[in-house]
Amino acid sequence: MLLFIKKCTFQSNLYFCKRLFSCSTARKEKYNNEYILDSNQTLVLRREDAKFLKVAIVGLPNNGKSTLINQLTKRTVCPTSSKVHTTMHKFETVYSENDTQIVFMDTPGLTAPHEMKKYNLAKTFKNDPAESIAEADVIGILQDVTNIFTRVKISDIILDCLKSKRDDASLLLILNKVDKLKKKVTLLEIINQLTNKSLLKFDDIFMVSALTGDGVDDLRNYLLDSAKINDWQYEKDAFTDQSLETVIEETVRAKLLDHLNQEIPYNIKTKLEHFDISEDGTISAVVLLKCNKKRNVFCLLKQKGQPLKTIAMAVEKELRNAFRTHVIVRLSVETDQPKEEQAK
Ligand SMILES: Nc1nc2c(ncn2[C@@H]2O[C@H](COP(=O)(O)OP(=O)(O)O)[C@@H](O)[C@H]2O)c(=O)[nH]1
Ligand SMILES: [Mg+2]
Repeated sequence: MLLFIKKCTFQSNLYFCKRLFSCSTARKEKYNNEYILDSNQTLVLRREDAKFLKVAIVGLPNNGKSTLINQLTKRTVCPTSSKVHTTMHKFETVYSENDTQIVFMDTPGLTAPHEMKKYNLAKTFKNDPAESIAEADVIGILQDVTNIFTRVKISDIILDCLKSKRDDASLLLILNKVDKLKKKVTLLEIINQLTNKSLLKFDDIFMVSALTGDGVDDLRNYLLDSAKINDWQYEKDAFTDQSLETVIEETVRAKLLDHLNQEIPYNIKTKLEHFDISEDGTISAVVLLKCNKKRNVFCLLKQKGQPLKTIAMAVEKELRNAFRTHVIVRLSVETDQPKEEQAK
């Protein structure tokens, strides 16, 4: 069933298009003294002694890596959901403040080989975290303090990936989801176990809630202070290395994971069908959801399409925060199941 298909059109608001596209992809050419907007939207002089830092956030699936990076960069660019394997490949997101630029590398959760087979995961799941660690000036190991099975041990998969760490890179222990912990003394016990039992030497320890933002300002300030004199990697108003198309498609995928039952969303493919920017900067997008099973279509369209509407609203909210402009999203559903199977 094909409900809606339209050719991809890019409209005429050239200034806005140029800004958005430079935001998403442009790596820096060469530029020195010039004025930039700081975090309070004030113009400040870009000095020649620009500082730069590359940060990799690694951890087990669902520990909150993407949520934390979104808080650190103040934009919901990285897809997040309550289910595992939301982040499918490496995402770089950029935060620039005054003379300092920080690039965060969001990675797929470190996953054991048997799980890669179970979820039919791409090779990127294994390679991307190790590549990010090799590139990073700072590596943040994110532990979920609510997971009683994993919180007191650094996973062997992480230890294995850390073999690619540069000698001069610093290592941070970041304890996440502290908002869910009733007894704060548990935090001290977790820190004791992690620092005494593990062979790793952490340069610093942070306790945060990526969800509420608690402790995140301290971590961001620490990273800003750690930046070294170096050229910026991205243009001043860039915020990710991903195309707008990818950010939109991955956000839809993440919200499908959030709102639908267990295995269904993993079988739905998302494709940006139509994209348009109006004079006032409003982004309109139509995203096609390709379902390989008719019952998945039913799950989306039941109750007069209520699930689809709820997902579209959640996507719009997230993308408004990512692009900092008004966003209208329409979702259309298609099944590629053969007609004879559909009739069953
Ligand atoms: N309560 C609580 N939930 C969090 C926190 N950080 C992340 N989460 C939730 O954990 C789930 C997984 O987050 P996500 O960032 O996608 O994890 P990732 O797989 O490590 O990237 C989502 O439902 C988040 O809302 C936190 O600090 N506190
Ligand atoms: Mg993620």
